[in-house]
Amino acid sequence: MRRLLIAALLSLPLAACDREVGYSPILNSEPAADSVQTRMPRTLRLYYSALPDVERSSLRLIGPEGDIPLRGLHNMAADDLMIEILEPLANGDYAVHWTAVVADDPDEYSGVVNFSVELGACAVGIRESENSLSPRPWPVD
Ligand SMILES: [Cu+2]
Repeated sequence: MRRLLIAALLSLPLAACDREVGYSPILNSEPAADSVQTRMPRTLRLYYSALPDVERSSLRLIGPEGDIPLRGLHNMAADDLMIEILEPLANGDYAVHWTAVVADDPDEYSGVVNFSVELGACAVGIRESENSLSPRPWPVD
């Protein structure tokens, strides 16, 4: 009898949380989880199983030097969250920390998507010339 009671008590928390254990509404992301980006990412986009509530959701991008400024969290064209990255990303490891409330689900979910940036010398060169404010010298033949 006592043994049964203990077993019942032990199983209670598990039973109560059964549906929630390991569940997350996130389906996919751009950049993809654990990907290596060889082109500069300009936006973050996370896909969910239902429409995220922008007002109750948030994204942070943390890189080697800390927080990267982001702007304009919105739903794009799917059950997604999208935001603009305001700074060029240096090579290194990045983590997207997300919090989302989706559709009628009362729970707040959160997670982390990791990716890394590895731009070659060529891509870095293009980026610098794009950002350069000085006029390009006129070609002289
Ligand atoms: Cu968008």
